[in-house]
Formats: sequence, structure tokens, C-alpha cells
Amino acid sequence: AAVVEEDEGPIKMTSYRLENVSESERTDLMKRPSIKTEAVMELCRPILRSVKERGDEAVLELTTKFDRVKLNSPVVLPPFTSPAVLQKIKPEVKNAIDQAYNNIYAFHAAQKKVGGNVKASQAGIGGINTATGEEADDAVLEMETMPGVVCRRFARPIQSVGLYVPGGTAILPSTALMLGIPAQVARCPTIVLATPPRPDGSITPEVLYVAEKVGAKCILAAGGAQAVGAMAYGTKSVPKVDKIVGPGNQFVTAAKMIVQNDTDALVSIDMPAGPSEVLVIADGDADPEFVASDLLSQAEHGPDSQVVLVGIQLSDKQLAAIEAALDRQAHALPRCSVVRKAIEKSLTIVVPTREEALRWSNEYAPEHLIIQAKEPEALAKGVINAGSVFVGPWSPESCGDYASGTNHTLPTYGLARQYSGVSTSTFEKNITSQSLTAEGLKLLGPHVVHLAECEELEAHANAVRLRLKTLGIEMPPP
Ligand code: HSO
Ligand code: ZN
Repeated sequence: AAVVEEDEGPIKMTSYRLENVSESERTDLMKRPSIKTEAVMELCRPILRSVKERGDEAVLELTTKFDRVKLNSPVVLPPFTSPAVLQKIKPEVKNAIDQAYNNIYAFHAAQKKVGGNVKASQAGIGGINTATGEEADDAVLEMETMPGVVCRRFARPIQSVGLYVPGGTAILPSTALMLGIPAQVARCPTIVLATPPRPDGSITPEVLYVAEKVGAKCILAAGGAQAVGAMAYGTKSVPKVDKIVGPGNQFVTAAKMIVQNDTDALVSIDMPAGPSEVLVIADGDADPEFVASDLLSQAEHGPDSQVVLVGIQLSDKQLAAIEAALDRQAHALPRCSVVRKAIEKSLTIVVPTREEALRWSNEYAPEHLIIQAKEPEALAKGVINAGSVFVGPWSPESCGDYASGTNHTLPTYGLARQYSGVSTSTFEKNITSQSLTAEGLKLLGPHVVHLAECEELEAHANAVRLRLKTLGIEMPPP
């Protein structure tokens, strides 16, 4: 018998029609493959412990062990780009990075201007001026809740942040952009960018270029749990960070989950990350080639990538056209064997209505949702759970992955139900303030006294009572 090569044989998704799917099957089809977090966490614990205890020395040892390179120092300091480094970047790639940077910067800078019911403050805490509407200015939410009682809310940058840029099979300067730009826009003073070194010990020139553009303080040439540990606890050469952000393999994810619970680290994380996903909603109007290409662009990320096609009223013929396009395009891809594994675990579900398509998508809560159907904007209005939405036939996910301006670090594994993707606010925290005038305290104070007395917290009541007395208002003790 002939030996079947890995990239021979049809590449096909399993397909279902909604009318034949029972409720319990539906629940199963919604499920992501289970991730064994506990086991991986156990493997990470000794790594984190040794980095906590022995700092740089441990990081260097672990880099030798896992990345098979012996470095003299775990960090690279600026300037990151010499003419020799820049020369290694193709001009069209450098140009593309610049365009992506500009779009992502613009969209993330705009996120600092709070819209809606906001009054620009020209003299709030920190003397922030939003009146000019200049890009760098922070918006302040300010309102008078009662006469003489003014409340404000304003953002401040997290002072030290760690960005994890995965290495592995693909180089990911795009992830350096997606994490570095919002941190830069938020004006985080210390940005540490961690990424595993290449076999020769160097950092990818494109990542160096991005690190320079976003103003990173240092590059930590390490990956995995050891990189997370070095940033969470700090070492002699790696600044301790307050928050660690970015995608990574299961070791990175498990390590992030451990350090966020360690009171020695006092560090927060963006969100736990699972394998990448896309859900495409397509109807009979969709171009089968476009649909197939979008499914494959996500499938090539890894064998555990999740790919779902929700077809609205697709006939057998229309479905066959998409399947044929997928099979043909897949075989022509360099990462065909990766794609095959992802597609084998993926599914097509044909539903009778647009409402059912939305219901499926909202229940699944995909990281990426692509809508290639009639009146795509109207469908997009019905989206409740998704990381990022790609509306209409001319909006492939690839554009958001690289350069349109939106962020590509998004909630996976159904976490789009409660998490947002990385944005400028990921790198900020919000502080509130209040300023009361004497008149304001006269109006509000008595209510505070009554509430404090109700809670039997006499010192609280007193702090108000004695001020009211100064203002000529006597509030008798309880
Ligand atoms: N689709 C990935 C991001 C990425 N794509 C990076 C290409 N490079 C996030 O789910
Ligand atoms: Zn991608």
C-alpha cells in the first residue's frame, strides 16, 4: 500500500445541520478542547521558584536549557537598532511596520479620549488639560453629583509593565506592536519586552525595531515561565513589573496565573490565553474562496487552533464550493500539516436563519468573528460575545492581526464573554477623586452621618459632625 504523506488526502471540516443537532450535541460542539492547566502549573512552579531565589543566574541557566543558547546577560539594553540591525530588515517590511505602527498608535491614542457624558477638566488633579483635544491628553470624567460635590475619574499609567512576545515557530513583531503601542500611548515609564532569543542568541531585528519605536527600557532575552518569573519578581538586571501582558504557550499562561496569585510578586496579568480561534458567519452571497482563506489564516497558527464556519442557509452545493476551496488552498500552504490538524478538529454548522447564526456565535464567544453575509453591519449589531469583529467581505482577519489599528491580543477560549482584548486601558488604572465645598458638605454631610451611625462607625460620623459644627450645623450624637 502507498504511504500517505502528511499533506496528502483531503482536508475537510466536519459539517452539521442545525436541525439534526440535539441540545446535548450542541453543548458538546460549543466546547473547546480541555486544557490541562494544573499539570503545566506544577511544571512551572520550580522554574518560578528558582528565578525568584536566584534571579539572573537562574534565568540564564533556564535559557541554556530550554532555548539552547548561552547568554552573558539576560537583557539587551537600548539603543536596540544599529545601522547593521536595520539593514537586516527588508525595506518593504520596515515600511509596513511603520504603517502598522501609525494605524495602531492612532486607534489606541483615540481610546484615551473618553466619549459620551464627559466634561473636559482643565484643572483637575494633575492639571490635565483636555480642552485642546490634543492626542496626548487624558480625558477626565468629572461631574457634580450634588451642588458642591464634584467627583472625578482619571487614568494614570501603570508604572512598570512586562510584554511577552512569543518566539517559537513564527517570529512575531506584530505582537510587539500590539503590546508595545498601547503601553507607549498610556505612557508607562518602564516597558520590559520579553522574547526568547534565537539559536544564535540574538533577537529578531524586526522585534528590535519595534522595541525601539515603542521606547522599551530593556529586552529580556528569555521565554517561557522563566521570563514571566523574571518580570514578576525582578532580578538584578530585569526591572520588576506591575503587570504582565501578552499571549504565550501554555507554560507562559500557567506561569502568569501562578505569579498573579503570589503576594511576593504583586503583579497582575491581562487574561489567561488559550489557542487562537476564528468563527466565520457566511451566507450564500459569500465568496467561497474568501471564506476558505479566512478559515485557513487562523488554522495555520497551530494544530490546536479552533476554526468554526457558521453557514446561513447554505445549500449542499454552496457548502461543497467552500470545502473545495479550503482543500485546494490548504494543500498549497507551507504550513499544510499544521492546518490539517487544526481543520480536522474544526466544524461547520449550517443554520436556517441569521438569528440562529448570531445565537451560535454569541454562545461560542469567538476570539475573532468574521461576517461575510448580506448586510454585515446589521448582523454585527447583534454581536454580544466576541474579541474582535471583521465586518464584510473586504475585512479579512489578517488586517486586524497586523495593521488596521485594532489590537490582536484578544480573549480566547470563550473568555470573550467577560474579557476585552488588550487596549490602552490595559496599561492604565483609574483613580477617582472628590472635592466638596463647605456648601457641598452641608448638603451631603447629614446623610453621611446617618449612614455611619447605621453602621455603628462613630469615628466616621465624627469626621463629618465636627466639620458641620464648624459650619454652624449641630448634629447631635446618636
Ligand atoms: N491571529 C493572532 C495574531 C497574529 N496573527 C499574529 C499573525 N501574527 C491572534 O489570534
Ligand atoms: Zn493571525
